[in-house]
This record gives sequence, C-alpha cells and structure tokens, in this order.
Amino acid sequence: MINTLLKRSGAIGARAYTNVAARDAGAALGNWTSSEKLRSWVEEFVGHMRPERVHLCDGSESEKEFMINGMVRRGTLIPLNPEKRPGSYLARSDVGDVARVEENTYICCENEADAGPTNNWKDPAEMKELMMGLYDGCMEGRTMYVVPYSMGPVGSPLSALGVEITDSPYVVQSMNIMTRMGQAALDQINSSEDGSFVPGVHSIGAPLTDPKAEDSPWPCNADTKYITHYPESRTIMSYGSAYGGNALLGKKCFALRIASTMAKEEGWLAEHMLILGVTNPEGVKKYVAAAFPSACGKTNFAMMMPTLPGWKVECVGDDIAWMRFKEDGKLYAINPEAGFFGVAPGTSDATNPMAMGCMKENTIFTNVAMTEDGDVWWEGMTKDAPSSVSDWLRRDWHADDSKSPAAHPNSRFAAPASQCPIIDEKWDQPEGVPIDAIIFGGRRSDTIPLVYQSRGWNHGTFLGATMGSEMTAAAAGTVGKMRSDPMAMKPFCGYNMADYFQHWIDMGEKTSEEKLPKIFYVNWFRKDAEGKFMWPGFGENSRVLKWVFDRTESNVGAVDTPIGYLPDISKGDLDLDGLDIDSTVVEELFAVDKSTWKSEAQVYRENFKIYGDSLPEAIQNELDALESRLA
Ligand code: TSX
Ligand code: MN
Repeated sequence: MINTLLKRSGAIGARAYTNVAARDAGAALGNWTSSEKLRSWVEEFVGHMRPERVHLCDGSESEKEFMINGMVRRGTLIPLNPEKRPGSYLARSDVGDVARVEENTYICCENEADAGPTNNWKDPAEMKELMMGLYDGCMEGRTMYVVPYSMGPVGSPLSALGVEITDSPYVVQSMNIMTRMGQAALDQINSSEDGSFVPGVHSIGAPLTDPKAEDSPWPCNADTKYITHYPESRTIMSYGSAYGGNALLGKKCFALRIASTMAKEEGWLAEHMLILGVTNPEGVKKYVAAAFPSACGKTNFAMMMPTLPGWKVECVGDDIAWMRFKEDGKLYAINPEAGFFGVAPGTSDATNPMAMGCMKENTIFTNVAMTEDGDVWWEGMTKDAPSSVSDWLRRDWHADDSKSPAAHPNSRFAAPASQCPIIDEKWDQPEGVPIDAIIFGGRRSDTIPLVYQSRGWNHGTFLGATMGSEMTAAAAGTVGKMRSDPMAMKPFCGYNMADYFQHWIDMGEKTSEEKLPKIFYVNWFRKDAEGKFMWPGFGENSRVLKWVFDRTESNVGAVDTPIGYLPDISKGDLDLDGLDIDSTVVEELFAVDKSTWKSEAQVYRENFKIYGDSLPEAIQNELDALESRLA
C-alpha cells in the first residue's frame, strides 16, 4: 500500500518512469533491469549516497514534464515566453560553476606514464577512496536519478551504452537533449549479453540535510570539484559541479576521454571533431570531419551556409566523431551525441543562422541574459543590445552603462540535433557516414596559410600533432599567446598523447592509401600588417571546402611546397569568383616564408619535448623531413 502511494509513475504502461522512496529502490531496480551489473552498482550507491528518493529514468515526455515542473518550482529553470521560445527554459548557474574545471580533471590509471604529460594523474585506488569519501551521504534529502543512455544511434555497432547516476535534474534533462536517454537505451543494456555499460557517478555534492532549509536554484559544491576517469575499468566519477562537461558525463568524459582509450584498444577513433556533408552542384556528396581548438568557430563551420552557388552543407555533428574502418576499407563516422551544447555569445543570424534555427524551441539555455519579454539575449546575438535585460547573475543590466557582459562568455544553448534546419539525412543512421577528408586547424594571425593539404596520412597526423591556437579569452591565459592543442584533444585524450599519435599512425596502416581520408589544415584567422583579418571566413569558407572536395578526387591542382600542397592561385585552383578580395591579399593568405617556417618547426620541436622518448618515430621523422625541405 505504502509502496503504491510512494510510487509515482508517468503516463501509462511499461514505459513509465519509476520514482520511489530509497528504501524501495531494490525492488524497483529488480523490475527495471535484468542487468545484474546495473542493479548491484545502483544499489551500492543508493546505500552509500543515501538519497531520499530514487528515480529510474525512461526518457518519456511525461517524465520530462514532471522533472521540469519541479525545477521551475525550485527556481532552477525559468520558463521562457512560449510565444517567443516555446518549450524552452533558462538556467542560471552558481557564479563558481560556469565552465569545465581542467585543473581538477584526472586520468586514474595504474601507471602514471599511461596518462602522459598532458593529463593530471592519480592512482586509481587512492582517487576512488577520496571520491567515495566525498560521496558518503552526498545525496541526503535529494533524489538520485538513474539515467541510461546510448552514445550514438540506439543499436548501432558504432554506438556505446552508458548509465549516469546523478542528483541534478538539470543534468538529467540536459542528457535527455544531448544523448539518446531512456527506455530504448535501457532495453539495449537489458538485452545485451553481459549487461554492459560505462558507469558514470555524478553528484553536485550539496546534500539537503535540513529539510526546512530552502534549496538553492543551482546547488553545487563551492570548494570541492573532481572530474575523475578510470580508463582501465571504463568508469567515471564526478563531484561538485553541475556544469556542462563536468556533469553531462556522456559528452567529454565518456565520448572522448573513456572512448579514446576504448578506441585505442579496439582499433577505432574517438575524436573531438565536427562532421559535415558537402554536396557539389553536380549532386556529388562527400563527408568531412574537422578538429579545431576552442574559439575557432567549430559549430559555425559544422552548419555553414556556402556562398558558392550550387554548393550545399549539411550537419551531422558539431563536437565529437566516432570513426571506424568498415569492410569496404573506408572510414565511417557517427556523431555519438543527439544535441548541440553550443557557446551562445557570438552566435547570430549573421554568423550561424542554422544554429539560431536549432534553438527556436525545446532548448535549455544556461547563463545567457533574459529580455523583458521573456526571451534570451547574449553579446553578439543582435547588432544592438536591448536597452535593458536581466543578466546571467539575475541583475538588472543596462546597455548604456554596462560594466560586464549580460551573458556569461561561456553561456550555452542545449538544443536537439533533430531541430537543425540543415541536419543531414544520415545523421542518426546506424551505419554512419563515409569520411573523405579530415581538416585540422587553429587560430593563427600569421605563418599558416588559409589551407593546405598534407603529403599523406603520416604527414597529416603530424599536422594534427602540431596544432595550436592563439588564445582569445583572458581567463585562459595571455591573449594572443599560442597554445599547443594537438588534434584539439589535449584536454580530452584519456591516455598518453604520444601513444595517441602512434594510434593515429597505426590507423593509417589499416587500409589502402587511396581509401584513407585526405588530411588538410586550415587557418581562417591570418591577419595583415594592420591586424585586420585577411579572409572573410564564414560562408566564404565554402571556397576552401570546394578545393578540399575536389582534391579528394584529384579534380583540382595544387603546388608542392615544403609544408605541403597548396592551391596554385595563379592557376585558379581556389575558386575566388565573385569575391571582393585583392590579389595581393590572396598572395599573403598563401605565403609560405621559409625563415618564418624554420622558427615554426623549432616551436614544434620544443612542444614535442614533453613526450621525451615516447614520441613516435613516424612523427619525429615528419618533423625532420619538414626541416630538411625548408633547409
Ligand atoms: O566561426 C568563425 N568562422 C568559421 C565559420 C564557418 N569565426 C568566428 C570565430 C569565433 C568563434 C570566424 N571569425 C571566422 C570563420 O571563418 N573568421 C573570423 C574572423 C573574421 C571576423 C569578422 C570578419 C572577417 C573575419 N568580417 C567582418 O566582421 C566584416
Ligand atoms: Mn568541444
């Protein structure tokens, strides 16, 4: 009787979620899953974290409604004006919980050398003990949500399953947008032979011990945050933060850090890459994957509107690619995510109209500003700021005397990928899409030409390994200083980056040269002597994409230079038709100055020193070869 009263269930039938008092969790779990691993793991943490209630998620609409209503009551979510932004909400975080916390992010494997010089390392047993100490009673007074999800289309051989335990309803409903969350993923776990999944434990670290005390809209732990990964047991433990990559464990923690180690063991690639489809005027379609460090406009490129007549770009994903060679010898990619978690500031109808289309409805915004008519706003969204808004810190903000931005620079939108107006027809197909080209890039005001092609797979891997970007945000260091970020994976590789380079080299041996994707390097950010951007970027990047497209079939020319193949401008290799750009500027954009490049190579040599003897010979050879071509 008590059980029936305490059990809330959404809607009807077998697909209803279960929300029970913690003491009834055992019985509920038995009905919920046939995976002994899942059942015993959840039971262990129910006992240890001591939540008041346990909610077993099914990902249904009724569950979403139930949870969102609760968050609105507690002030975690503010409903936006349904006439402006239907089904959408604004969350405002704690001031101390606004971004990923790299200095508190750990790879915990037996040998320190396996984490490599770019990761923080801790002994797994030691770190687990520390985490279990923090988890002791951490959910008192709260509900524990158990969230089954699939990274990638449910049932695809390229996908993988996870379950996240969390005490944050904001995290659950963000996971509902960003992953395939709920019953279908649970069914996969239940029907799989070993009931296997990647377990992710998450707590905001803010128990509600006094039942009369009011909860804060964004509870988290102000002093203690840990994001920890155990690649050898393929598990994740996170504490103290409810923000983005710290808390939505399917994204950076699983799909990049844990998956990169799985990929190394199993012979595939888990990369920090967007995926786009590009169709030429003749109707031929190819797929491209691209890795850029932060602040290079990855989401903008993933949803670009080509200015070249007859060319079409469609979006498969904007952040992560999982790629495998299939029997036909070609590399196939899936986007393991189901949504976009994009940076809001700078996104507008001018810079990325398709992203603006994604977030028309059913979107959770975090740390943006709210307008007087109940819509959202951020810096760069419109040419003129509204005269007054409520800023991300809930303060009145006036455009004419603003001392700080209205939206936090790392404020976000979480929107379903299916809402993208140019979502690719194959974006959620289990077979994935064949990749013909891989593009690396960075933000560089000098030295690096607009685009060039690698001399082959190993040279392309070297280009990825030498990637770097000039910093734009003062928070991350000195503005303008070059920071090395190999393959945009420095914060996300779950093992030794030197072994990761070797894994890329090994992948190149898995198929024939002509079936390997061709590798390119781009730089939209080269500046002239006055410090002005020389390339218009955005939709005009379709001109670069066209050269890349045609190079994959050798349908366009190139000139062999010491750094790689460049379009021969004098022969018209780059389509500049209708673009208002000076020929001297174009020359500057493609200039390869030998003495500048000698110092550039010297920087690569310096950056490689952290890897010591573990730097792959193939990478060292590419550097030596570059220097001798420059000599
Ligand atoms: O996203 C960008 N892309 C890729 C677009 C498909 N951005 C924004 C980067 C910050 C996230 C760019 N910024 C790009 C670019 O290609 N290029 C630039 C630099 C730039 C900025 C402004 C202008 C030209 C170049 N022009 C005017 O403002 C008129
Ligand atoms: Mn990213």
